[in-house]
Amino acid sequence: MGRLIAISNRTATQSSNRAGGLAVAVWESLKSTGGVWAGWSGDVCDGEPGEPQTLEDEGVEFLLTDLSREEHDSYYLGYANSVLWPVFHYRVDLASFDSETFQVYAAVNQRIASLVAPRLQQGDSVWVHDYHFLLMGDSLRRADWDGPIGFFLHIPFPAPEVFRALPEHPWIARAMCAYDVIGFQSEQDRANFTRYLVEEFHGEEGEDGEIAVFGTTVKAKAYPIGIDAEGFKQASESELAEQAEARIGKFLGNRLLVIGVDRMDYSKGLPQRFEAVGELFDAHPELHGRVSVTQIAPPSRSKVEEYKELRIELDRLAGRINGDHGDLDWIPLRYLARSYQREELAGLFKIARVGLVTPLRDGMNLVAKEFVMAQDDEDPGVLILSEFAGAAEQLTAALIVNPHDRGKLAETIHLALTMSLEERQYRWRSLRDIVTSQDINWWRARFLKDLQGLQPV
Ligand code: ADQ
Repeated sequence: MGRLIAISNRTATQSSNRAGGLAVAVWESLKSTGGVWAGWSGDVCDGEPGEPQTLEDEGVEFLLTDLSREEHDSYYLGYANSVLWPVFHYRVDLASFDSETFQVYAAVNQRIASLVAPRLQQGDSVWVHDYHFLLMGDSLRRADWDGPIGFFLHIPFPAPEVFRALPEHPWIARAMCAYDVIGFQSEQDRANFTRYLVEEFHGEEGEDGEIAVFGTTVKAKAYPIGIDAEGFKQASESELAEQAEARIGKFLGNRLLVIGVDRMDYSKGLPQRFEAVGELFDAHPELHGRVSVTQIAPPSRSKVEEYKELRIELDRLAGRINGDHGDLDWIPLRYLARSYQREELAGLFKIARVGLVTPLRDGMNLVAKEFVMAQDDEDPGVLILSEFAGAAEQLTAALIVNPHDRGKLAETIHLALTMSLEERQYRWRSLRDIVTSQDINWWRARFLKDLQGLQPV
Protein backbone atom coordinates (compact mmCIF):
# COMPACT_ATOMS: atom_id res chain seq x y z
CA MET A 1 0.00 0.00 0.00
CA GLY A 2 1.34 3.48 -0.86
CA ARG A 3 1.94 6.32 1.53
CA LEU A 4 -0.79 8.52 2.91
CA ILE A 5 -0.39 12.29 2.71
CA ALA A 6 -2.67 14.19 5.09
CA ILE A 7 -3.39 17.90 4.85
CA SER A 8 -5.23 19.72 7.61
CA ASN A 9 -5.11 23.27 8.92
CA ARG A 10 -3.58 22.19 12.23
CA THR A 11 -1.47 19.07 12.65
CA ALA A 12 -0.47 17.21 15.80
CA THR A 13 3.29 17.38 15.94
CA GLN A 14 3.55 16.43 19.60
CA SER A 15 2.06 13.31 21.10
CA SER A 16 0.20 15.44 23.69
CA ASN A 17 -1.72 17.07 20.81
CA ARG A 18 -2.83 13.71 19.47
CA ALA A 19 -5.51 13.17 22.09
CA GLY A 20 -8.46 14.47 19.99
CA GLY A 21 -10.44 12.22 17.66
CA LEU A 22 -9.18 13.60 14.37
CA ALA A 23 -5.57 13.78 15.47
CA VAL A 24 -5.56 10.15 16.66
CA ALA A 25 -7.19 8.88 13.47
CA VAL A 26 -4.86 10.72 11.12
CA TRP A 27 -1.79 9.88 13.17
CA GLU A 28 -2.55 6.15 13.31
CA SER A 29 -3.20 6.04 9.57
CA LEU A 30 0.02 7.86 8.78
CA LYS A 31 2.10 5.75 11.12
CA SER A 32 0.91 2.50 9.58
CA THR A 33 1.70 3.51 6.00
CA GLY A 34 4.41 6.13 6.50
CA GLY A 35 3.65 9.50 5.06
CA VAL A 36 3.48 13.24 5.32
CA TRP A 37 1.23 15.51 7.39
CA ALA A 38 1.09 19.05 6.09
CA GLY A 39 -0.53 22.12 7.56
CA TRP A 40 -0.11 25.40 9.37
CA SER A 41 2.65 25.58 12.00
CA GLY A 42 0.42 27.70 14.26
CA ASP A 43 2.82 30.68 13.89
CA VAL A 44 2.13 33.96 12.15
CA CYS A 45 5.10 35.72 10.57
CA ASP A 46 5.82 39.31 9.56
CA GLY A 47 6.26 39.55 5.80
CA GLU A 48 6.08 36.53 3.51
CA PRO A 49 6.33 33.01 4.98
CA GLY A 50 9.75 31.45 4.42
CA GLU A 51 10.61 27.84 3.66
CA PRO A 52 8.36 25.32 5.44
CA GLN A 53 9.69 23.52 8.51
CA THR A 54 10.01 19.77 8.40
CA LEU A 55 10.01 17.45 11.41
CA GLU A 56 10.05 13.70 11.63
CA ASP A 57 8.40 11.40 14.15
CA GLU A 58 7.97 7.62 13.92
CA GLY A 59 8.33 7.59 10.15
CA VAL A 60 5.90 10.47 9.63
CA GLU A 61 7.17 13.70 8.13
CA PHE A 62 5.52 16.94 9.20
CA LEU A 63 5.54 19.76 6.69
CA LEU A 64 4.59 23.00 8.42
CA THR A 65 4.25 26.48 7.08
CA ASP A 66 3.74 29.76 8.92
CA LEU A 67 0.96 32.05 7.78
CA SER A 68 1.60 35.70 6.95
CA ARG A 69 -0.41 38.21 8.96
CA GLU A 70 -2.70 38.80 5.96
CA GLU A 71 -3.20 35.05 5.45
CA HIS A 72 -4.00 34.53 9.11
CA ASP A 73 -6.53 37.36 9.17
CA SER A 74 -8.17 36.72 5.78
CA TYR A 75 -7.87 32.97 5.24
CA TYR A 76 -8.10 31.67 8.82
CA LEU A 77 -10.02 34.23 10.86
CA GLY A 78 -11.73 35.65 7.78
CA TYR A 79 -13.04 33.28 5.13
CA ALA A 80 -12.73 29.99 7.05
CA ASN A 81 -14.02 31.07 10.45
CA SER A 82 -16.17 34.11 9.68
CA VAL A 83 -17.77 32.95 6.41
CA LEU A 84 -17.62 29.18 5.93
CA TRP A 85 -18.06 28.20 9.59
CA PRO A 86 -21.24 30.29 10.14
CA VAL A 87 -22.79 29.49 6.74
CA PHE A 88 -22.15 25.75 7.03
CA HIS A 89 -23.73 25.89 10.51
CA TYR A 90 -26.81 27.64 9.03
CA ARG A 91 -25.86 31.05 10.53
CA VAL A 92 -25.85 33.15 7.36
CA ASP A 93 -26.75 36.10 9.59
CA LEU A 94 -23.32 35.89 11.28
CA ALA A 95 -21.24 35.62 8.09
CA SER A 96 -18.99 38.54 7.10
CA PHE A 97 -19.08 38.16 3.32
CA ASP A 98 -16.05 39.70 1.65
CA SER A 99 -14.69 38.67 -1.73
CA GLU A 100 -11.12 39.71 -0.81
CA THR A 101 -10.93 37.18 2.02
CA PHE A 102 -11.98 34.51 -0.48
CA GLN A 103 -9.07 35.46 -2.76
CA VAL A 104 -6.64 35.00 0.13
CA TYR A 105 -8.35 31.70 1.12
CA ALA A 106 -7.89 30.42 -2.45
CA ALA A 107 -4.27 31.62 -2.50
CA VAL A 108 -3.46 29.79 0.76
CA ASN A 109 -4.99 26.57 -0.62
CA GLN A 110 -2.81 26.99 -3.72
CA ARG A 111 0.33 27.86 -1.76
CA ILE A 112 0.04 24.82 0.51
CA ALA A 113 -0.73 22.61 -2.52
CA SER A 114 2.45 23.85 -4.17
CA LEU A 115 4.45 22.92 -1.05
CA VAL A 116 2.97 19.42 -0.93
CA ALA A 117 2.89 18.54 -4.67
CA PRO A 118 6.67 18.20 -5.21
CA ARG A 119 6.82 15.66 -2.37
CA LEU A 120 4.14 13.39 -3.82
CA GLN A 121 5.18 10.08 -5.36
CA GLN A 122 3.41 7.59 -7.51
CA GLY A 123 1.28 5.30 -5.31
CA ASP A 124 0.56 8.02 -2.71
CA SER A 125 -3.00 8.91 -1.68
CA VAL A 126 -3.81 12.39 -0.40
CA TRP A 127 -6.38 12.90 2.36
CA VAL A 128 -7.45 16.50 2.94
CA HIS A 129 -9.42 17.56 6.02
CA ASP A 130 -12.08 20.13 6.65
CA TYR A 131 -13.48 23.44 5.56
CA HIS A 132 -10.17 25.30 5.51
CA PHE A 133 -9.23 23.39 2.36
CA LEU A 134 -12.36 23.01 0.24
CA LEU A 135 -10.31 24.06 -2.80
CA MET A 136 -7.24 21.91 -2.11
CA GLY A 137 -8.19 19.12 -4.54
CA ASP A 138 -8.38 21.59 -7.40
CA SER A 139 -5.18 23.33 -6.23
CA LEU A 140 -3.32 20.00 -6.25
CA ARG A 141 -4.59 19.20 -9.75
CA ARG A 142 -3.27 22.61 -10.86
CA ALA A 143 0.04 21.64 -9.28
CA ASP A 144 0.02 18.58 -11.60
CA TRP A 145 -0.89 15.84 -9.12
CA ASP A 146 -3.09 13.26 -10.81
CA GLY A 147 -3.19 10.54 -8.11
CA PRO A 148 -6.12 9.95 -5.71
CA ILE A 149 -7.31 12.80 -3.48
CA GLY A 150 -9.96 12.41 -0.83
CA PHE A 151 -11.59 15.04 1.36
CA PHE A 152 -13.41 14.74 4.66
CA LEU A 153 -15.67 17.53 5.89
CA HIS A 154 -15.83 17.57 9.69
CA ILE A 155 -18.63 20.15 9.87
CA PRO A 156 -22.14 19.97 8.34
CA PHE A 157 -22.75 20.57 4.65
CA PRO A 158 -25.78 22.89 4.59
CA ALA A 159 -28.97 22.62 2.58
CA PRO A 160 -28.49 23.94 -0.98
CA GLU A 161 -30.71 26.96 -0.18
CA VAL A 162 -28.18 27.98 2.49
CA PHE A 163 -25.03 27.04 0.57
CA ARG A 164 -26.18 29.31 -2.28
CA ALA A 165 -25.90 32.26 0.11
CA LEU A 166 -22.12 32.04 -0.38
CA PRO A 167 -21.34 34.37 -3.27
CA GLU A 168 -18.55 32.00 -4.32
CA HIS A 169 -20.66 28.81 -4.21
CA PRO A 170 -20.26 27.81 -7.89
CA TRP A 171 -16.45 28.12 -7.68
CA ILE A 172 -16.30 26.17 -4.44
CA ALA A 173 -18.54 23.39 -5.77
CA ARG A 174 -16.58 23.08 -9.00
CA ALA A 175 -13.29 22.94 -7.10
CA MET A 176 -14.67 20.34 -4.67
CA CYS A 177 -15.46 18.08 -7.59
CA ALA A 178 -11.72 17.80 -8.28
CA TYR A 179 -11.64 15.41 -5.30
CA ASP A 180 -12.15 11.73 -6.08
CA VAL A 181 -13.93 10.96 -2.81
CA ILE A 182 -15.77 13.41 -0.54
CA GLY A 183 -16.69 12.18 2.92
CA PHE A 184 -19.47 13.71 5.00
CA GLN A 185 -20.40 13.13 8.62
CA SER A 186 -24.03 12.24 7.97
CA GLU A 187 -26.46 11.06 5.33
CA GLN A 188 -28.15 14.43 5.55
CA ASP A 189 -24.93 16.28 4.65
CA ARG A 190 -24.32 13.92 1.74
CA ALA A 191 -27.88 14.40 0.52
CA ASN A 192 -27.53 18.21 0.73
CA PHE A 193 -24.36 18.18 -1.36
CA THR A 194 -25.79 15.80 -3.91
CA ARG A 195 -29.04 17.75 -4.23
CA TYR A 196 -27.04 20.95 -4.74
CA LEU A 197 -25.06 19.42 -7.63
CA VAL A 198 -28.19 17.92 -9.19
CA GLU A 199 -30.23 21.14 -8.96
CA GLU A 200 -27.50 23.63 -9.78
CA PHE A 201 -25.35 21.78 -12.31
CA HIS A 202 -27.50 18.91 -13.56
CA GLY A 203 -25.34 16.36 -11.77
CA GLU A 204 -26.41 12.76 -12.28
CA GLU A 205 -26.38 10.28 -9.44
CA GLY A 206 -24.85 6.86 -10.12
CA GLU A 207 -23.99 3.84 -7.97
CA ASP A 208 -22.44 3.97 -4.49
CA GLY A 209 -22.53 7.76 -4.09
CA GLU A 210 -21.08 8.62 -7.49
CA ILE A 211 -22.15 11.86 -9.10
CA ALA A 212 -21.32 12.70 -12.71
CA VAL A 213 -20.88 16.47 -12.99
CA PHE A 214 -18.55 19.03 -14.63
CA GLY A 215 -17.31 16.31 -17.00
CA THR A 216 -15.94 14.22 -14.13
CA THR A 217 -17.17 11.79 -11.49
CA VAL A 218 -16.95 12.36 -7.75
CA LYS A 219 -17.90 9.88 -5.04
CA ALA A 220 -19.84 11.54 -2.19
CA LYS A 221 -20.64 9.35 0.81
CA ALA A 222 -21.35 9.52 4.53
CA TYR A 223 -18.52 8.25 6.73
CA PRO A 224 -19.61 9.16 10.27
CA ILE A 225 -16.52 9.78 12.38
CA GLY A 226 -16.05 7.65 15.50
CA ILE A 227 -13.92 7.90 18.63
CA ASP A 228 -11.20 5.71 20.08
CA ALA A 229 -13.94 3.93 22.04
CA GLU A 230 -11.73 1.49 23.94
CA GLY A 231 -9.18 4.20 24.71
CA PHE A 232 -11.86 6.49 26.11
CA LYS A 233 -13.26 3.73 28.26
CA GLN A 234 -9.78 3.18 29.67
CA ALA A 235 -9.41 6.92 30.22
CA SER A 236 -12.58 6.82 32.34
CA GLU A 237 -10.94 4.18 34.57
CA SER A 238 -7.63 6.04 34.94
CA GLU A 239 -6.25 7.62 38.09
CA LEU A 240 -6.76 11.13 36.73
CA ALA A 241 -10.41 10.27 36.08
CA GLU A 242 -10.81 9.06 39.67
CA GLN A 243 -9.20 12.23 40.98
CA ALA A 244 -11.60 14.37 38.94
CA GLU A 245 -14.55 12.32 40.23
CA ALA A 246 -13.37 12.78 43.79
CA ARG A 247 -12.93 16.53 43.36
CA ILE A 248 -16.38 17.13 41.93
CA GLY A 249 -17.81 14.54 44.35
CA LYS A 250 -16.93 16.82 47.27
CA PHE A 251 -18.98 19.58 45.79
CA LEU A 252 -21.84 17.33 44.63
CA GLY A 253 -22.61 15.44 47.80
CA ASN A 254 -25.82 13.50 47.10
CA ARG A 255 -26.84 15.67 44.17
CA LEU A 256 -27.22 14.33 40.66
CA LEU A 257 -24.83 15.79 38.11
CA VAL A 258 -25.99 17.05 34.71
CA ILE A 259 -22.96 17.78 32.54
CA GLY A 260 -22.22 19.64 29.30
CA VAL A 261 -18.76 19.87 27.67
CA ASP A 262 -18.35 22.00 24.55
CA ARG A 263 -15.98 24.45 22.94
CA MET A 264 -17.50 27.87 23.51
CA ASP A 265 -19.07 28.27 20.08
CA TYR A 266 -22.40 29.67 18.95
CA SER A 267 -23.15 26.40 17.11
CA LYS A 268 -23.24 24.50 20.41
CA GLY A 269 -26.55 25.98 21.63
CA LEU A 270 -25.22 27.07 25.03
CA PRO A 271 -27.55 30.05 25.70
CA GLN A 272 -30.58 27.90 24.79
CA ARG A 273 -29.27 25.15 27.09
CA PHE A 274 -28.79 27.59 29.99
CA GLU A 275 -32.31 28.95 29.50
CA ALA A 276 -33.72 25.41 29.50
CA VAL A 277 -31.92 24.79 32.81
CA GLY A 278 -33.55 27.94 34.17
CA GLU A 279 -36.96 26.62 33.03
CA LEU A 280 -36.24 23.24 34.61
CA PHE A 281 -35.69 24.87 38.01
CA ASP A 282 -38.72 27.17 37.51
CA ALA A 283 -40.98 24.21 36.75
CA HIS A 284 -39.56 21.74 39.28
CA PRO A 285 -38.89 23.26 42.69
CA GLU A 286 -38.55 19.70 44.04
CA LEU A 287 -35.20 19.54 42.19
CA HIS A 288 -33.80 22.54 44.05
CA GLY A 289 -30.72 21.48 45.96
CA ARG A 290 -30.88 17.99 44.44
CA VAL A 291 -29.37 18.55 41.01
CA SER A 292 -26.22 20.32 39.93
CA VAL A 293 -25.69 21.36 36.32
CA THR A 294 -22.04 21.84 35.31
CA GLN A 295 -21.11 23.28 31.93
CA ILE A 296 -17.47 23.17 30.83
CA ALA A 297 -16.84 25.52 27.92
CA PRO A 298 -13.33 26.73 27.14
CA PRO A 299 -13.32 29.91 25.03
CA SER A 300 -12.30 29.38 21.40
CA ARG A 301 -11.55 31.80 18.55
CA SER A 302 -11.86 34.63 21.05
CA LYS A 303 -10.58 37.13 18.46
CA VAL A 304 -13.79 36.78 16.45
CA GLU A 305 -16.47 39.28 17.59
CA GLU A 306 -19.39 36.81 17.79
CA TYR A 307 -17.39 34.67 20.21
CA LYS A 308 -16.77 37.63 22.54
CA GLU A 309 -20.50 38.34 22.55
CA LEU A 310 -21.32 34.71 23.32
CA ARG A 311 -19.07 34.83 26.38
CA ILE A 312 -20.88 37.92 27.69
CA GLU A 313 -24.27 36.28 27.07
CA LEU A 314 -23.31 33.09 28.94
CA ASP A 315 -21.91 35.05 31.90
CA ARG A 316 -25.18 36.99 32.08
CA LEU A 317 -27.44 33.92 31.84
CA ALA A 318 -25.49 31.88 34.39
CA GLY A 319 -25.49 34.84 36.78
CA ARG A 320 -29.24 35.26 36.43
CA ILE A 321 -30.09 31.57 36.90
CA ASN A 322 -27.89 31.28 39.98
CA GLY A 323 -29.24 34.57 41.32
CA ASP A 324 -32.85 33.39 40.89
CA HIS A 325 -32.47 29.84 42.16
CA GLY A 326 -29.20 29.44 44.06
CA ASP A 327 -29.01 29.13 47.82
CA LEU A 328 -26.37 29.35 50.54
CA ASP A 329 -25.39 25.74 50.00
CA TRP A 330 -26.34 25.21 46.35
CA ILE A 331 -25.14 26.60 43.02
CA PRO A 332 -27.65 25.34 40.41
CA LEU A 333 -25.55 26.01 37.29
CA ARG A 334 -21.77 25.93 37.42
CA TYR A 335 -20.07 27.18 34.33
CA LEU A 336 -16.34 26.70 33.93
CA ALA A 337 -14.71 28.51 31.01
CA ARG A 338 -11.59 26.34 30.87
CA SER A 339 -10.39 23.09 29.45
CA TYR A 340 -9.63 19.79 31.17
CA GLN A 341 -7.60 16.75 30.23
CA ARG A 342 -9.31 13.94 28.40
CA GLU A 343 -9.07 11.62 31.45
CA GLU A 344 -10.58 14.26 33.72
CA LEU A 345 -13.50 14.76 31.34
CA ALA A 346 -13.97 10.99 31.20
CA GLY A 347 -14.20 10.91 35.01
CA LEU A 348 -16.77 13.71 35.04
CA PHE A 349 -18.85 11.98 32.35
CA LYS A 350 -18.76 8.77 34.35
CA ILE A 351 -20.14 10.33 37.49
CA ALA A 352 -22.86 12.30 35.65
CA ARG A 353 -26.47 11.14 35.57
CA VAL A 354 -27.23 13.18 32.45
CA GLY A 355 -25.07 14.31 29.49
CA LEU A 356 -26.37 17.38 27.68
CA VAL A 357 -25.27 17.55 24.04
CA THR A 358 -27.60 20.06 22.45
CA PRO A 359 -25.88 21.90 19.58
CA LEU A 360 -27.98 23.94 17.16
CA ARG A 361 -25.84 22.34 14.40
CA ASP A 362 -22.88 20.01 14.61
CA GLY A 363 -21.03 17.90 12.07
CA MET A 364 -20.88 14.89 14.39
CA ASN A 365 -20.17 15.81 18.04
CA LEU A 366 -17.61 13.57 19.64
CA VAL A 367 -18.60 14.52 23.18
CA ALA A 368 -21.83 12.51 22.76
CA LYS A 369 -19.80 9.38 21.97
CA GLU A 370 -17.28 10.05 24.72
CA PHE A 371 -20.09 10.42 27.27
CA VAL A 372 -21.45 7.01 26.25
CA MET A 373 -18.09 5.23 26.56
CA ALA A 374 -17.35 6.66 30.01
CA GLN A 375 -20.53 5.29 31.62
CA ASP A 376 -20.62 2.67 34.33
CA ASP A 377 -22.25 -0.52 32.93
CA GLU A 378 -24.28 -1.07 36.10
CA ASP A 379 -25.51 2.49 36.57
CA PRO A 380 -25.28 4.37 33.28
CA GLY A 381 -26.27 7.99 32.77
CA VAL A 382 -28.67 9.26 30.11
CA LEU A 383 -27.58 11.06 26.93
CA ILE A 384 -29.73 13.97 25.75
CA LEU A 385 -28.81 14.68 22.14
CA SER A 386 -29.82 17.36 19.67
CA GLU A 387 -31.52 16.21 16.51
CA PHE A 388 -29.19 18.65 14.70
CA ALA A 389 -25.94 16.86 15.64
CA GLY A 390 -24.65 14.39 13.05
CA ALA A 391 -24.43 11.87 15.91
CA ALA A 392 -28.24 11.75 16.08
CA GLU A 393 -28.32 9.58 12.93
CA GLN A 394 -26.39 6.87 14.77
CA LEU A 395 -27.29 7.37 18.44
CA THR A 396 -31.03 6.88 18.14
CA ALA A 397 -31.35 5.38 21.65
CA ALA A 398 -30.46 8.76 23.19
CA LEU A 399 -33.24 11.16 24.20
CA ILE A 400 -33.39 13.18 21.00
CA VAL A 401 -34.40 16.85 21.38
CA ASN A 402 -34.92 20.02 19.42
CA PRO A 403 -32.56 22.44 21.23
CA HIS A 404 -34.67 25.44 20.24
CA ASP A 405 -37.64 24.08 22.19
CA ARG A 406 -36.53 25.14 25.67
CA GLY A 407 -39.66 23.96 27.49
CA LYS A 408 -39.37 20.52 25.96
CA LEU A 409 -35.65 20.40 26.67
CA ALA A 410 -36.33 21.24 30.33
CA GLU A 411 -38.88 18.42 30.50
CA THR A 412 -36.47 16.02 28.80
CA ILE A 413 -33.82 16.78 31.43
CA HIS A 414 -36.47 16.02 34.06
CA LEU A 415 -37.35 12.76 32.30
CA ALA A 416 -33.66 11.76 32.22
CA LEU A 417 -33.20 12.57 35.90
CA THR A 418 -36.16 10.39 36.87
CA MET A 419 -35.62 7.54 34.36
CA SER A 420 -35.65 3.98 35.77
CA LEU A 421 -32.38 2.08 36.02
CA GLU A 422 -33.76 -0.56 33.66
CA GLU A 423 -34.49 1.97 30.91
CA ARG A 424 -31.15 3.71 31.42
CA GLN A 425 -29.33 0.39 31.00
CA TYR A 426 -31.37 -0.62 28.00
CA ARG A 427 -30.76 2.65 26.17
CA TRP A 428 -27.09 2.81 27.11
CA ARG A 429 -26.30 -0.72 25.88
CA SER A 430 -27.67 0.13 22.48
CA LEU A 431 -25.61 3.35 22.37
CA ARG A 432 -22.46 1.58 23.53
CA ASP A 433 -22.80 -1.07 20.82
CA ILE A 434 -22.90 1.58 18.11
CA VAL A 435 -20.06 3.70 19.50
CA THR A 436 -17.88 0.61 19.93
CA SER A 437 -18.54 -1.00 16.57
CA GLN A 438 -18.43 2.27 14.59
CA ASP A 439 -15.28 3.63 16.19
CA ILE A 440 -12.40 5.66 14.81
CA ASN A 441 -10.78 2.63 13.13
CA TRP A 442 -14.05 1.77 11.39
CA TRP A 443 -14.31 5.33 10.11
CA ARG A 444 -10.73 5.48 8.85
CA ALA A 445 -10.88 2.03 7.21
CA ARG A 446 -14.13 2.81 5.36
CA PHE A 447 -12.79 6.08 4.00
CA LEU A 448 -9.37 4.76 3.03
CA LYS A 449 -10.87 1.71 1.37
CA ASP A 450 -12.75 3.98 -1.02
CA LEU A 451 -9.82 6.34 -1.50
CA GLN A 452 -7.01 3.82 -1.81
CA GLY A 453 -9.20 1.50 -3.86
CA LEU A 454 -8.66 4.05 -6.62
CA GLN A 455 -4.99 3.13 -6.89
CA PRO A 456 -4.13 0.91 -9.83
CA VAL A 457 -3.32 -2.58 -8.44
P1 ADQ B 1 -15.68 20.30 17.57
O1 ADQ B 1 -16.61 21.36 17.13
O2 ADQ B 1 -14.49 20.78 18.33
O3 ADQ B 1 -15.19 19.37 16.37
P2 ADQ B 1 -16.58 17.84 19.03
O4 ADQ B 1 -16.87 16.84 18.00
O5 ADQ B 1 -17.55 17.77 20.18
O6 ADQ B 1 -16.60 19.32 18.52
O7 ADQ B 1 -15.12 17.57 19.59
C1 ADQ B 1 -14.59 18.32 20.65
C2 ADQ B 1 -13.44 17.57 21.30
O8 ADQ B 1 -12.80 18.47 22.22
C3 ADQ B 1 -13.92 16.36 22.11
O9 ADQ B 1 -12.99 15.34 22.00
C4 ADQ B 1 -13.99 16.92 23.55
O10 ADQ B 1 -13.75 15.97 24.56
C5 ADQ B 1 -12.90 17.97 23.54
N1 ADQ B 1 -13.29 19.05 24.46
C6 ADQ B 1 -14.40 19.81 24.43
N2 ADQ B 1 -14.42 20.65 25.49
C7 ADQ B 1 -13.30 20.43 26.19
C8 ADQ B 1 -12.74 20.96 27.40
N3 ADQ B 1 -13.35 21.87 28.14
N4 ADQ B 1 -11.55 20.50 27.79
C9 ADQ B 1 -10.92 19.56 27.07
N5 ADQ B 1 -11.40 19.00 25.95
C10 ADQ B 1 -12.57 19.42 25.51
C11 ADQ B 1 -15.34 19.38 14.94
C12 ADQ B 1 -16.79 19.44 14.44
C13 ADQ B 1 -17.59 18.31 15.06
C14 ADQ B 1 -16.93 16.97 14.72
C15 ADQ B 1 -15.44 16.98 15.06
C16 ADQ B 1 -14.72 15.73 14.57
O11 ADQ B 1 -17.36 20.71 14.75
O12 ADQ B 1 -18.93 18.33 14.58
O13 ADQ B 1 -17.56 15.96 15.49
O14 ADQ B 1 -14.79 18.11 14.49
O15 ADQ B 1 -14.98 15.50 13.22
